Amino acid sequence: MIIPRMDILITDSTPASQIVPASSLTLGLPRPPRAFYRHGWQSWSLAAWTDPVRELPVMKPEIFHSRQTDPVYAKHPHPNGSWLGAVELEDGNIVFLGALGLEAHVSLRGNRLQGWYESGSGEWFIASGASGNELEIFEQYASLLGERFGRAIAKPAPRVWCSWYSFYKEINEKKIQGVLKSLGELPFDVVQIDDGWQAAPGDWTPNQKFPNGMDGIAADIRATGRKAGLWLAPLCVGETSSVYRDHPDWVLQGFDGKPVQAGFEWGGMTYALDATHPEAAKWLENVIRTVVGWGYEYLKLDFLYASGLPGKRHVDMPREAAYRHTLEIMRRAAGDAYLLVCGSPIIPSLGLCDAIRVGPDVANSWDSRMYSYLLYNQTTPGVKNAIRTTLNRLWLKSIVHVDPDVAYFHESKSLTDEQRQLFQDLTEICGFKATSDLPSSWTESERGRVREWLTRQRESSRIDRTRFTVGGRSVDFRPALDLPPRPSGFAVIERAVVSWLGEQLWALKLWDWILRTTPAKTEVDE
Ligand code: 9PG
Repeated sequence: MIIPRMDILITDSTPASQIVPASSLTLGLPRPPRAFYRHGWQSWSLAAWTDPVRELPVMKPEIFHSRQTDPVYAKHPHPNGSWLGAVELEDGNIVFLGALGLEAHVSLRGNRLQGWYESGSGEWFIASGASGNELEIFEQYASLLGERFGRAIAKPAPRVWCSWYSFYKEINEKKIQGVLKSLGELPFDVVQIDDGWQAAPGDWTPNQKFPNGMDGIAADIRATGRKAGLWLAPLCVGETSSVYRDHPDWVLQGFDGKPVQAGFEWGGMTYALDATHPEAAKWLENVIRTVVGWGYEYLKLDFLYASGLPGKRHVDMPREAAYRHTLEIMRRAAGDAYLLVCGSPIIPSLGLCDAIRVGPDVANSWDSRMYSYLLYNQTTPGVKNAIRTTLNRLWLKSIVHVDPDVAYFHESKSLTDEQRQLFQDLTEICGFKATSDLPSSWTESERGRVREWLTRQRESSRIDRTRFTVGGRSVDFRPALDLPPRPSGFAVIERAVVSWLGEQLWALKLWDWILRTTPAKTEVDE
């Protein structure tokens, strides 16, 4: 059946909400919009209320588009977002358009809100209402997504200690054992080992820094009464990995016949696993079964966007359907393990994971002029970027655990007490508490605060788009929500220079080398 394109004029007599099937549709707005809600494709991509008239500058460097946003729309000339979009009209009323299927995109052109499916057709949820109904409309959308894709919020989210911001890739068995010692009795449910344990991206076996194997360190974690957690990026295949050398046909091919690049990471180029290839699917299943067999009951599956990139697949299917198929394979292989997906397309992950990272990485800093303003890249690490996008994705909370990334507790010069507190409040609102501070760096009073944070369950409620009450205290996230202005004046030249540098593979390799050879900033007690 061919479902036509559709034009709907939103008027005061349009029903408050309706569901219509269409391959593409246009909503005529009754009044000009004054804000557009854009929703980024994957965990790290920007979700924010934006200026409807001026499209945001193109995010730089472009070499990172496939890793940080949906590369298909990274240069789209109009305000746009993945699956859903909304506008706030001049009178404060809200008009919402959200797809209930995969491969859908929404864009705003003047007074028209347009939605389309990249292939085929599907349902759309259309809603309008007064500004006071905004949160309810997003909730309704979430509920419909939950019906179609599945919900996963039966149990509370675990409380996690994650190794990333203490050690970055410089982890080893001794450091993790040191952490277990200094965590003592703090009530963390999971100790999760992050990036740095693997032989190579694609070769998911331990490197020499874990001489007792990943099963050995998992047993050490479990001996403390906690679950062991492990990070892996199973859909990224590095050019130096044996899996790429032996099976170059298992990676996604571009329409130009070359392998699709999934991003420069871990010192080299990575390619996207094509799990529509039955042999690659078997390999993937085996990777997940193996790590679960080592004793890991919590998996952080990262860089998952790779299998949703455009390209020619072994079995021809739309790209988000292919991603979902790939996640299904991992879900099945993981059994009862808790799955946190990261760097993952949002809607196609629903129902197949326990938690989704819903914003970019934090950093022990608020914001970066170079990344946020000059490169206009809001997917880069920073507490402000993480709060902004997470807050604009909170509506997902009724159907999946939402991970805002980790809270900081130890004092530092780069975050104010208020900024640290704001993020701690966000973790309570999300109901997902994780930290990555080095436990031995906590003072007695910081340790006390961590214990209290882990133990308490404070009521939180949302007042409007930016304001909440958390445990009776009012919290306003407005300081994190604005977007920088467009670079102007001399900054235009600065932008051109740093963007150019960022596009050069040699510069990226040099930067990677500098990071790898700079001694880690933290030392753990042994
Ligand atoms: C390990 C890290 C941590 C972290 C993840 C992810 O290029 N990027 O846009 C980009 C964004 C995030 C990122 C890496 C690269 O970090 O979010 O928690 O696990 O990987 O490498």
